[in-house]
Amino acid sequence: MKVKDARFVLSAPSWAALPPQTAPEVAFAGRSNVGKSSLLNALLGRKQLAKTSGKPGKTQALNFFAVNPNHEGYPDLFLVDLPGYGYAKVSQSQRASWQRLVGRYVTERAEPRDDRPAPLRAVVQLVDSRHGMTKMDEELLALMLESSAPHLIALTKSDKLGANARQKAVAGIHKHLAPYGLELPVVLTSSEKKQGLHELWNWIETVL
Ligand SMILES: Nc1nc2c(ncn2[C@@H]2O[C@H](COP(=O)(O)OP(=O)(O)OP(=O)(O)O)[C@@H](O)[C@H]2O)c(=O)[nH]1
Ligand SMILES: [Mg+2]
Repeated sequence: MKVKDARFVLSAPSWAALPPQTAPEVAFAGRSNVGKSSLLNALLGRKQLAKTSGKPGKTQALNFFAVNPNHEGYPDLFLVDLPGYGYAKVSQSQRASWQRLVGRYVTERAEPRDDRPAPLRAVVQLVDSRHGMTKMDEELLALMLESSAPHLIALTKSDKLGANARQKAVAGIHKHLAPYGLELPVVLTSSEKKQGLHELWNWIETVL
């Protein structure tokens, strides 16, 4: 997709605050600090449209970004930055309520309603290429697989690995998923070095 324009639309801290379903949505999920906001910015070709931070927990709501909004504000697509999973420095109840919100978002928005197609078309789950699937990533995967939307794993920060380690990281994910009978696409990305962005866009366009 050619990104001619991208805009931050709104930040939804609750179900009621979600925007009306006006365009397809692609959601980005992952542990806190895994690089969600950075990947979104890289995909949109914008530096700080989604706020990034060295400190985990920066994104605390579902943030909607419109791709190529027309003059009435209707975009081709929304990219949705989901709150970081498993951020330690918030209360248990706050964490539980995020998980409920994200879980509900990825399931309910992936179902067609009132003769309209489902807005949520795809879920990109980010995993740090240096660490592979951790226990927390597995928990999040289970939550994301509740969604009927197609799923892709994006390995982040691949610039921090050498060529061999990068290939090992990809193989590691496939190996990890095999026992579950899961064959998800896995893409190596680096927001820093702008790697994997074409591949990711191609996949997004195919599932749209
Ligand atoms: N080297 C490198 N660093 C990256 C890359 N992507 C993100 N980072 C760094 O990782 C840190 C976290 O990035 P964010 O994009 O804010 O992570 P996030 O997943 O949005 O974090 P939360 O909003 O807390 O859930 C920042 O310091 C980024 O600069 C990358 O591709 N390469
Ligand atoms: Mg973020």
